[in-house]
Amino acid sequence: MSGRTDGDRYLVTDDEREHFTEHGYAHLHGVLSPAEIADLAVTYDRFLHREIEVEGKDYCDMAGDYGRDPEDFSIINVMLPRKYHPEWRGNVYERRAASIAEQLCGPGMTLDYDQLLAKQPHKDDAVFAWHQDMAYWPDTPDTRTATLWLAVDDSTLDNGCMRFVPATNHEKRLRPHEPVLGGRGESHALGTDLLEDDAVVPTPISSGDCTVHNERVMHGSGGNTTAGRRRAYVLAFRSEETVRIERELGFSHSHNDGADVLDAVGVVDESRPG
Ligand SMILES: O=C(O)CCC(=O)C(=O)O
Repeated sequence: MSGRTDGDRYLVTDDEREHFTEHGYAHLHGVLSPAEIADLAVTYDRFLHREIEVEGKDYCDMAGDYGRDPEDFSIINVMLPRKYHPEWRGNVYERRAASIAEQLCGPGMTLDYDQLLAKQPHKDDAVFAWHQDMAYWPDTPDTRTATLWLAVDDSTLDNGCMRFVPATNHEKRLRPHEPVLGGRGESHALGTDLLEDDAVVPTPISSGDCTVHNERVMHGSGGNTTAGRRRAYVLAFRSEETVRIERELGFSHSHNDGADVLDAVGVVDESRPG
């Protein structure tokens, strides 16, 4: 046992669990050691350098449209890396994150999707618009979610750390979201406006730490004004029932799923209740 980890298990404190329930997110220190991060970063960078092949729009820019030249990407987004690199399945991060999801959300949680989000140096436009994750997803009876966001690099105010609007997860309705650029066929990102009373909490975290958020809390992030990268590795856990329903609908979180699937599942329906 070292620090907060015991092999595959990471021990979540009562305070962290309470913060997650009340505010919709929490900061977890030391989920991975520097050596474990260094090991994952080797494969991570192979994805960024396109040494591991990724299909179509699953390699894209979250800050630009699908037509942007990869040389100019601001937020390199790799969807479903474990699909394209099966050797990653069951890695130490996946195992610890599964234990965290169970402690925060209860039994019956499973990995829904994984994702890499790397902000490139000196990219003021590497901005993640304000959003609630549920706006991207089909509605299901059991919406429990724990989305782990692992800092591969130190994540700072200047390189575009996560920012949350605490307790927005308790609002009765999802906020209205719209595509950030054109339509869903041109880019994937959805956004919603900040309201005057929204109190934003920037959440800088160290390499090896995670934030974890639920499906309803509003969050986003700013540009990267530094000379370094801001690499993050996301694992989203949802209930087994939800993942089964999503797959039956043809919804896999791949950007290649197509606009017809998104339309069919009613993603971005402003009338959806909370
Ligand atoms: O990486 C970011 O800046 C935003 C990620 C995010 O919104 C998410 O994982 O839900």
